[in-house]
Amino acid sequence: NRPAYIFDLDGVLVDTAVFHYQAWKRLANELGFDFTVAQNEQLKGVSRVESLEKILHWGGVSKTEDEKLALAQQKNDWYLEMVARMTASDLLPGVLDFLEQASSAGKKISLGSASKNAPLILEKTGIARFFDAIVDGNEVTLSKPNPEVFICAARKLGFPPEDCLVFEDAEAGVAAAIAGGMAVIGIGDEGALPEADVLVPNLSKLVY
Ligand code: G16
Ligand code: MG
Repeated sequence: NRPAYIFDLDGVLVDTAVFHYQAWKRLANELGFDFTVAQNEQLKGVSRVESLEKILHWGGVSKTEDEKLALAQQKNDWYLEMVARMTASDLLPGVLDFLEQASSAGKKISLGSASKNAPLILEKTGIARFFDAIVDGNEVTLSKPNPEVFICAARKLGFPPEDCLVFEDAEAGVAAAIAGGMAVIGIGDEGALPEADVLVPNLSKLVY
C-alpha cells in the first residue's frame, strides 16, 4: 500500500528482450561467433555499452573504442526497426489494467529502466500517459544492481524510498531496489528472484 510505484521496462511492461536478442545475435554472427539465449539472459537490465563489452568478451574479439561505438549504433538501429513496429498488443499480460487501476487509485508512477529507448517504447505501446516521471538510460550512468535509477525515480516522484514499491524481473534489478531501501515485487517464474518480497508471473496476477 505504498503511494509510489516504480516500474522496470523490459520484462515487466514489455518483452523487448527478444528484440535485444535478435539484434545482438545478428551483430555477433556478423563478427563471426554465436550468441545464445542464455547469454542474452545475462544482459537483462545491463546498459547497451556494457552489453557490447560482454558480448565481445564472450566472442573473444577486441575492438577499438570507435569500432565499439559503431557496433553499438548498428545494434541499436536493428533494435529500433523492431521497436518501430510495437503497439499496445506488445504489452505484457495485465499491464494496461494494472496501470489504469494504480493511476485511478492515485499512485504516483515512474519508470526505472536502463534503456535509452524507453520513452519511445512507452509512446509506441500507448502507456506514456500513466507516467508521472521517467528515469532511463539517458540520465543514469550506474547500472543495476546500483540503486541510482530507483533513487532518482523516487526523488522525481517526491517520495522517500520507504514509500516506493519497485516492479522488477531481473536479479540485478531486485538487488538495486533492496539496496535503495525499497520494497520489490518480482516478476518471474516460481523459484526465481528469491530476494523479492512477493513473486508473481505477471501483473495480471496482482489483485488490486
Ligand atoms: C533494458 C534491457 C537490457 C538493455 C538495456 C539498455 O533494461 O533489459 O537488455 O541492454 O535496457 O537498452 P537500450 O539499448 O535500449 O538503451 P531494463 O532496465 O528496462 O530492464
Ligand atoms: Mg527488466
